[in-house]
Amino acid sequence: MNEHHRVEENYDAEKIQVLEGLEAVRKRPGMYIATTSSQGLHHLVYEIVDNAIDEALAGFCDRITVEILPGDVIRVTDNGRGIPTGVHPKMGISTLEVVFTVLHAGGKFGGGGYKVAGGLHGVGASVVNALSEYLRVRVCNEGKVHEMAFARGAVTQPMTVTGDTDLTGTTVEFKPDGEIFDELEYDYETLLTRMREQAFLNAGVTIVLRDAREGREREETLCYEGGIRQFVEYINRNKTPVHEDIIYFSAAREGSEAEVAIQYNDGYNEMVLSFANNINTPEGGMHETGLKTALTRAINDYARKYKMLKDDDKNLTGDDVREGITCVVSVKLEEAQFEGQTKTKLGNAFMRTMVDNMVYDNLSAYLEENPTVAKAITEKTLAAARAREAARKAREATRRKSALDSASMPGKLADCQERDPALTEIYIVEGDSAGGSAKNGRDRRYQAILPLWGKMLNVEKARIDKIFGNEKLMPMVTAFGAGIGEEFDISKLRYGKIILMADADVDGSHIRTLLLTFFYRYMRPLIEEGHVYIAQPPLYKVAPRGRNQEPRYAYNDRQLAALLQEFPGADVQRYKGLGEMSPQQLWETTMDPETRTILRVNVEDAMRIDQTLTILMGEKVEPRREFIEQNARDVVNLDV
Ligand code: TSJ
Repeated sequence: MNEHHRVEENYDAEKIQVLEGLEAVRKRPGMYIATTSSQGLHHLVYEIVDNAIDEALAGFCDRITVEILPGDVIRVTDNGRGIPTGVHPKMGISTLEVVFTVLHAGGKFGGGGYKVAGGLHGVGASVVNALSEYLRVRVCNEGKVHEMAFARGAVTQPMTVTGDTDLTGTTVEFKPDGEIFDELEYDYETLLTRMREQAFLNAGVTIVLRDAREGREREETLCYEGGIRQFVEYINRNKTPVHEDIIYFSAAREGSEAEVAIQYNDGYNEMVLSFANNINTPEGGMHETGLKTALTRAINDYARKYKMLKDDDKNLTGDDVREGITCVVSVKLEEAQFEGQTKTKLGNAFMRTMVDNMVYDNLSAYLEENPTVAKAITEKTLAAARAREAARKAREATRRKSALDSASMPGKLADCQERDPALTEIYIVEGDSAGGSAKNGRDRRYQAILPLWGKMLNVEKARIDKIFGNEKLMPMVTAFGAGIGEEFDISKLRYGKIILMADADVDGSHIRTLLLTFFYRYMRPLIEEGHVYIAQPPLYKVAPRGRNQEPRYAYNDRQLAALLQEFPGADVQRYKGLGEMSPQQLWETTMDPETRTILRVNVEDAMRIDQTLTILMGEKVEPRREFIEQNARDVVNLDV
């Protein structure tokens, strides 16, 4: 057997594997992307953009353009070296083809650069290709334009040279497959949040986001020379800082980098965002632990040295020194290990030491050199310690009466029979009538129902601390069983899934905003560890004419249009609220795990919601005015 023949045989074998591989992605997309909901749809874009960002990190690309084209087609373009088009030494086909047809090819093929893992990131362009109705790629390198096309992962046009060029770069255009995804419409704001985050994390890289869909044209150019410093500035933009200067440190050693930016504001919220290889790590991990211990130690040492803490005072706690902090920590490392419930916790132990040393040494020096800032921060943390002590005393005094400690569950809770939180879920339902339908429609073995509020709370007008101090939220806290704030203990959580079920209208949206902000501020691990979901009740019931025709349900206007095409002249009922549905209908459309869609809330969602609430309820007039002007349509609704 000659050499040439052997390569060909290998190639055939590889090729068969490749086809099986991508077929597997289509058969079980859930194994490769977290969901086939709207979230999964957006993840496709992140995956492609991540590849372009890797090229920027390698130092060969400084501009990435992301476009939403008519028909919700995505186009991503970079000005890098272009994906290599030569024959791949192991596979015997072009590297370009390998990238799009071999599972897990991402990052490995070029050598050099680091491979990143965690979530979808790094699973490669082949997954996006497998889940796209079509995908076209154009590579400019070595003086030529190369083009290639695929449909649902299979090659429809082999790599062809289509022209000459002096430029280099890669363009990928794809249309997500309607057979796979429940939802095909891209949300500009969701992409904008992610692209902005990536622009902050990769200082100097320009990311252009453009919406080219008819009637929705808009464009943003994101480029932050200041990197994560500007990220912190951005998060604090509607808050009042305690010190002007953004504290920033960085360190590099043996293929690893770490950087941190810090600014305190006069609020009480702790906002520590951590990233590893540009991937958000809401479960924290070694880099975050290193940061937190160093911060606590440096501030305690400073406060002791300058007698702001007296000899018999207790040390400031981690919560004290993080009250009002906004902090971004970003690390880059080879072979990052992601652990935890949602694989978003960094496990590499050396990172704890690296970040701890960097923060402790630099922050100690910074505090010595900047006494005004040091005093402002230390005063703030001492005030937090005093407030914590006062709150603890008050709590102890009322301990017996506290609903938190009461073993009895709230009267309105319709609990489930199962006790294992891995199997249970609780629906938080707006209003008593919807609560009634949910109670009768549920599977009582593992689904609990807690109705909240007979009537709507005016979120906009009430003060936020009043709402959170509000007795109305206490039954929910009791039902969850895990406490609140500093005392929150997720290991005591009584339900694995917390599902918010409110109407698809403005009041429902208020309730979701309020509850998510409450969880985000006082029970954040609930969101970080992925326990919080939003139920998706249908907006319409479509009753086809004719006997034996089951009613169909539409969850958005696109689905309604499709159903009306299928069943012309059908009766359409628009649901004004959950209360209009019978228990059976509510079960079938919204609560049955076999058929329902529930959206998991991630930290980015919650952060955005928290910001919205801060703007709407905060004391700063200017951001509120701007927000209202920019969102005029929504805010008209807010006054309903
Ligand atoms: F996702 C993707 F693969 F489809 C994709 C990759 C999408 C987009 C928009 C850009 C890219 C991409 C890949 N941009 N730049 C690159 N670079 C390489 O693949 C590359 C080029 C040269 C070399 C080399 O060693 O010479 C190595 C690599 C990895």
